[in-house]
Amino acid sequence: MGFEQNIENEFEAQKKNIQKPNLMVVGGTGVGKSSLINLIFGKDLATVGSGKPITRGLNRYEQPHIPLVIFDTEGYEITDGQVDASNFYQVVIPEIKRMQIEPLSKQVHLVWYCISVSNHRITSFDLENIKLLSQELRLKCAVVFTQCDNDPIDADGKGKGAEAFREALKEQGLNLPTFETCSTDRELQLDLEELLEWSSESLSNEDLRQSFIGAQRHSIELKRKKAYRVVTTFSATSAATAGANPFPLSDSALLVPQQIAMAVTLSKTFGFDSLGDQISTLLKSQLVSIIGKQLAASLTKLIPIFGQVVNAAVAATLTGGMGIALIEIYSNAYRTYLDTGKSPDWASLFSNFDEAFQAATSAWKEKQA
Ligand SMILES: Nc1nc2c(ncn2[C@@H]2O[C@H](COP(=O)(O)OP(=O)(O)OP(=O)(O)O)[C@@H](O)[C@H]2O)c(=O)[nH]1
Ligand SMILES: [Mg+2]
Repeated sequence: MGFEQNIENEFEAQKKNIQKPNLMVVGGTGVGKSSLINLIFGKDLATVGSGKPITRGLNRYEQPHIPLVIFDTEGYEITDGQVDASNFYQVVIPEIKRMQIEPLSKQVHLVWYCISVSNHRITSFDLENIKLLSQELRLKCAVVFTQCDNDPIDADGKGKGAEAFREALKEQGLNLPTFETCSTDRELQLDLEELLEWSSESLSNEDLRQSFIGAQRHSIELKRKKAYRVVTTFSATSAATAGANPFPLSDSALLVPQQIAMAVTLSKTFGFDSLGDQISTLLKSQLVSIIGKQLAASLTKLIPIFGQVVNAAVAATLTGGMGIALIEIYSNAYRTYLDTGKSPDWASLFSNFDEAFQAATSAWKEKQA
């Protein structure tokens, strides 16, 4: 069967449906906006290539393979206690207002309002801006405390400066989610994971959430969590297919279209596409190989476990087992990429697919028993 073409088609189809979240990062000059963007989305997005100035003071960053658009404001300056906010009111706010009357795909979906904890105080200007963005313009807005590595911590392990900022926000009736971050020390996680989780969950539809999780390069854990949900969904679809009409294990190719869609969706969840053409081309050829040859071989070995008939439970297990095995391989591949910056060695990663698949299906079956 032409798995190769099927997989290629599925990649193409899913690419066409991609929706890119629009993330606007707002804050004063030097608070660490660009550093945060680079830490989370990789340097390729913001520094390499085209940061298109929309007008002075607002840059739009987009790369063809990365499913996210960033609007990086140039920041306002505070000199001698005076705020120079001309950029904010003359450029940033009008641009947001202009975008808000466009279709959903062109609106601002999320705002990260950045305030540096090392500035020691939150200005009334910041408070007004946050009010304007979150209440008047009704944008989904997180307050991100930056440069928190310099913030002394209290008995509960929370930053003292951040805590004072939170109080100031509350006093103004601004009950927005806040996150403590640091962009210069990878070991210092603080609330980064929570910021990413909040951001993906705040997006208004599944396609946008999927894109956000694929685009962020910081949290493998978030990718894995999302991936498990993807697998559960496809596993249920397979169960429904077989439940309506059980078929012999030798016809398990009937599940292949769903498994291909799942494998491609998972690769989107991990964001392999954004790591470069070579990585996804090599991944595709491995998928062709497992779905074609290896899967057939593994299935024969599964007969003693499952018997000859694919009913709902067996179908759920076959697709679920394949999904779990893929999550493990994809996670390892992604870790390798983050650690070394090099393309994962797909052939060697996939050489264990057979065992991983059988272990996952057996585990799944036991769970159901
Ligand atoms: N200690 C510490 N320094 C940081 C952190 N994040 C950024 N910096 C430093 O702060 C300086 C400004 O960072 P940028 O990321 O350029 O700040 P920005 O908000 O993009 O600044 P503009 O583009 O000028 O508005 C740089 O020297 C960074 O290295 C952090 O988490 N901790
Ligand atoms: Mg910057």
